[in-house]
Amino acid sequence: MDTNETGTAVTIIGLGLMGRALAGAFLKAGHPTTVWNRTAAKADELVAEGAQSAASLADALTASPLTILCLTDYQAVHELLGAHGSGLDDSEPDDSGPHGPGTHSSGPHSPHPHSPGTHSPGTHSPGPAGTTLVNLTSGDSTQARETAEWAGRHGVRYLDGAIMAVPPVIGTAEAVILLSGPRPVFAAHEPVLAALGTVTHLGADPGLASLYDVAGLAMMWSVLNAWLQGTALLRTAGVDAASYAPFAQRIAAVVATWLPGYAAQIDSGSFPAVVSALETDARAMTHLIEESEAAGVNAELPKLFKSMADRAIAAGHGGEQYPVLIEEFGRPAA
Ligand code: FVH
Repeated sequence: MDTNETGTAVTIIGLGLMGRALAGAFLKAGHPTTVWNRTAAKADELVAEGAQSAASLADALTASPLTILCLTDYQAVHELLGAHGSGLDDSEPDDSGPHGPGTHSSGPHSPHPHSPGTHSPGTHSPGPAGTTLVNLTSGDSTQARETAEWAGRHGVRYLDGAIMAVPPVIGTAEAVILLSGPRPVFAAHEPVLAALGTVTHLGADPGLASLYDVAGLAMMWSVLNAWLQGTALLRTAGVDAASYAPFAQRIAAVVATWLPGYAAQIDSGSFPAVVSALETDARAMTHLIEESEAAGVNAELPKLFKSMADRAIAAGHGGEQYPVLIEEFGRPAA
């Protein structure tokens, strides 16, 4: 492991679109950067920019005090790190595998085919127990927690993460990087990770980064779908999307200001109708459904809103405020 006066050494494993952006940001910030990718040629440009190319996965895992993984999915992570010779071989100290007992995995000893131009994971490694793994691969909270347990069994410090940004903004404040896992591990590496963007530690539960990631996506798709519903309606009256967009933007911004107050209602479990009762919202939902149907526009989304509101009203919550719907969201669909 080395460091030099310009920065702490870091390793990136996985040089897809995102991994290359991460490595580029570390290089730009002056961190000695080691890279490894299954398809070796993807390292070439980074090497030309000053990165070191590790000869094997085992070399990559022992090159730096901090190793970032950014692969397609957790199956790829487990295939790679379970590979014999990575130093994370699950035959020692136990053999339950990164997925945990009874779950499907290609297995730590599955031979992984290496076609010409692909890197071998390598074979004789002392293991990566001296590095901290930060896994920025997208996945769910169960995968994150299982991978954290697996790392713990092998004496590897581990943070799980989620990237809420596209490759071109990596290295700027716009790039939101969410991390969860032991705070001392985060604190030890925060100054280096800050080269990637706005880095936030969410808590000790390694599943939190994945949960925040999908919660953020729920917000994004809900806002976009609501905007598309309105856009489709207005287009039937000759209003183009560009004309409606600024109005929709103002509505979204105003609604966003309601969230802290509504969150306080949810957390206290009390939903007094301060500005509007749910049954008033439900009547307006009927207008949206009727307008959509009359205009020949898809009404599935407003019907979904209405069916959830109707269930809450039937359960006696019609006189309470909108966030009382948390009770409908908090359980599986009937
Ligand atoms: N790109 C983006 O905008 C999004 C933004 C939000 C977060 N994601 C997540 O980042 C992960 C990587 O995404 P990516 O865009 O870099 O993906 P690719 O360009 O397809 O690169 C995939 C890399 O994974 C390697 N890989 C896949 N399977 C294996 C395996 N079994 N063993 C070893 N490496 C594997 C692949 O290697 P190669 O095909 O080049 O040999 C690439 O390095 C992802 O979780 C996004 O959801 C990005």
